[in-house]
Amino acid sequence: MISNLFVVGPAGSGKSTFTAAFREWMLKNEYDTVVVNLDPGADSLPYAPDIDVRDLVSLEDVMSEYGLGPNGAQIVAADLVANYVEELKREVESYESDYVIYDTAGQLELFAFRAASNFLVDYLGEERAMLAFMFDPALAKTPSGFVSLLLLSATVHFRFYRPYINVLSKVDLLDDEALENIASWSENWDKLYGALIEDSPGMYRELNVELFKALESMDVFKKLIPTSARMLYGYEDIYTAMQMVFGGGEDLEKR
Ligand SMILES: Nc1nc2c(ncn2[C@@H]2O[C@H](COP(=O)(O)OP(=O)(O)O)[C@@H](O)[C@H]2O)c(=O)[nH]1
Ligand SMILES: [Mg+2]
Repeated sequence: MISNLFVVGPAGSGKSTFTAAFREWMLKNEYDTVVVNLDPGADSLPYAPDIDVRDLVSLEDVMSEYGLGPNGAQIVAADLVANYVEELKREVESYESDYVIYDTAGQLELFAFRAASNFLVDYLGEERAMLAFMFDPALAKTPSGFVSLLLLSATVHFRFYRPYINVLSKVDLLDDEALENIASWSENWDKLYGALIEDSPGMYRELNVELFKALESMDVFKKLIPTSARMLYGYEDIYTAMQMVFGGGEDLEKR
């Protein structure tokens, strides 16, 4: 049975670098792992993908064929990927590997907000698919940025209804105090609530209180898993989280 991890998050949050580092950690620990680049618009990647959607859908071809600029072509290309799912799946299966990591399009919306992606996740991931949502520390280090990312991660969850983990990337860029703050917000919602209220301008305070209540009732709070590709740190925890999900620790049914 193949376990499939789809790496998602805003542009620049560290998806591709995470993919590269996690694969390195997996291979070092002798877990057979295949990496798939699902981003037809990727310029350069920090890893050599085993399977590369750019071999099937070329951004340049889409631009000339449809008379589009790079932005429009990215959207069309993201949708066109769905036409090649059977081929992609055959390629993935030919590796007979236990784990597959999918690096998704640079821009979150090209993956999270296109109908084609639901099809991709369902077809490629079948019943063993989960998402890893990247929190960029540049945003996660302020209470409002942290809450924005929580909302975005919850939105992605509502698009796919798959088990997911929230990952803090690039922790080597954070000083001890910032890292402690983020860790405490992710483990103790009262602390996040306090920090958010303290940080909000008066007129927004009440709004944020209501927002927070909604978040609580949506049950979106999850402990962040800190990682650093630069230090190859945190990937054992990612692996453990995957085991929790795929080993029956969490319900795999869509929910
Ligand atoms: N210091 C540091 N930089 C990182 C790390 N992960 C990613 N980056 C940098 O963040 C930028 C965006 O990373 P990338 O993986 O391309 O993001 P993507 O758009 O989400 O795929 C690049 O300049 C990376 O080198 C990390 O763990 N530590
Ligand atoms: Mg990328």
